[in-house]
Amino acid sequence: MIKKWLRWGLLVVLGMFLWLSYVGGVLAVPVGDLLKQPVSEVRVSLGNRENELKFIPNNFEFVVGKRYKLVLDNPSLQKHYFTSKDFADASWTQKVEAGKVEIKGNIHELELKPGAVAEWFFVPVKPGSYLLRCPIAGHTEAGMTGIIKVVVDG
Ligand SMILES: [Cu+2]
Repeated sequence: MIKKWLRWGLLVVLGMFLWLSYVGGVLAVPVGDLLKQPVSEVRVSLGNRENELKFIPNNFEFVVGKRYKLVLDNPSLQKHYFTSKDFADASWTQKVEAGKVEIKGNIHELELKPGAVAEWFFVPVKPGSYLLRCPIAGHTEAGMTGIIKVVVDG
């Protein structure tokens, strides 16, 4: 039993090491240096007090290799998602902070209940143009969408 856990533990550590070296390789920057980078804060609201179905703003541009803190808040009276799976896959997530909880590791989407705030710390890895949307029934159709661009600096 203990042996099994040990083996899994080793696999997880090895996996994390490989992932970090992969990210470091793509960025040509050691991850340790990434964490020392100053963090740029960007804000986004999921809906508003008038309960309009939109992201504010709905257009983002991030630079590969820079570290960001995306502060998400939901000032509306209904829950919303911040879903951009391809963007999440094209980024290295350091952590998500919400209330007194800090979650490490990769994520695919965030759900914010009315009044919620969350902070997503990430480093974009792959340039591209990614679709953002709220997949709750009717919300994407009503225009709760956006574009996240990831560009290479210079
Ligand atoms: Cu929504």
